[in-house]
Amino acid sequence: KLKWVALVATASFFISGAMAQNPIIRDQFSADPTARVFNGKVYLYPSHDIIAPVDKNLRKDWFCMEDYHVFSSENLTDWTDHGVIVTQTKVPWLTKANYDMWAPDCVFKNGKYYFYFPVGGKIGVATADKPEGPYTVLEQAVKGAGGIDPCVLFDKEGKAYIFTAGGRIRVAKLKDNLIETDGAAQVIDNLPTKGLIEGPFAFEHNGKYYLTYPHVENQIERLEYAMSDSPMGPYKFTGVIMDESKSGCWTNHQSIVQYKGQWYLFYHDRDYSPKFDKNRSVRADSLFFNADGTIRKVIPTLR
Ligand code: FUB
Repeated sequence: KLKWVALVATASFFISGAMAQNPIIRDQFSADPTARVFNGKVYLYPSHDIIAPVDKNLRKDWFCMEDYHVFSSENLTDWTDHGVIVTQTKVPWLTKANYDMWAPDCVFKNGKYYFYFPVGGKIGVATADKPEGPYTVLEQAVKGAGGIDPCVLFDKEGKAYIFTAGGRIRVAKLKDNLIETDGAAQVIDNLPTKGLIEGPFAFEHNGKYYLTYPHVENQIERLEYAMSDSPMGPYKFTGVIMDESKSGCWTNHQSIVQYKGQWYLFYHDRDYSPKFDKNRSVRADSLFFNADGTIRKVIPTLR
């Protein structure tokens, strides 16, 4: 009888696990999710963690990423995987397979989708007519921008800015072609100078600009944000969006999007890889603003 009880308990755990909200991508590792709303759907552009191939002489204890998938959903529960949109072997200017295709972004302008991805210390761009592709990688990386984790923001007048990271967070105006900076990148001041190394995501809401970023003080990143009246700052630290993960996942990485009237935070943890935090999984949770425009802290939904 005891065996039967254990069997039923195990089965119901997996059934409820299968119905769980988080993680939202369940058949592969995924991280650094940038969610964008295009044509009435949410499109998710994460990075794609894999286990380092044994024959490539790569670090076993580090991030390993060779391509990007795009996913879409109309209800944030059922996600369609549109497959690989960009892979390191098809980047014309990349001289070597680095397996470092980190956090990407995608935006829409003048009938084209621009997919930005960091690899080999540069920011590549691929364009497509549809958000799910097919994408063509441009012959050149973005001129004037380097580093990792690009995020492109349009201001209220439609001017584009590119945020990147690499030690500090930087921002530069983009020319109308979206593939060259318009002036030099500037370091964003007034933010912590230690432990703020990656993952900027900026957006506009009710006339204010929000710059969100992971910040690590004690080994694990927590998600914070700063606000400004202008995309290039000055920004003022405003608060914490999500505390450090209790799972011990060192990184976190966020995007914030409004869909069908509700705001959401997309982020990641190591749900399917409890012993190795470089194989991560994307999650999503509702996010709420206070009346004064500040963001209420998001508590992760676990199952
Ligand atoms: O995924 C690799 C790196 O880890 C990203 O670029 C960072 O934001 C962090 O999540």
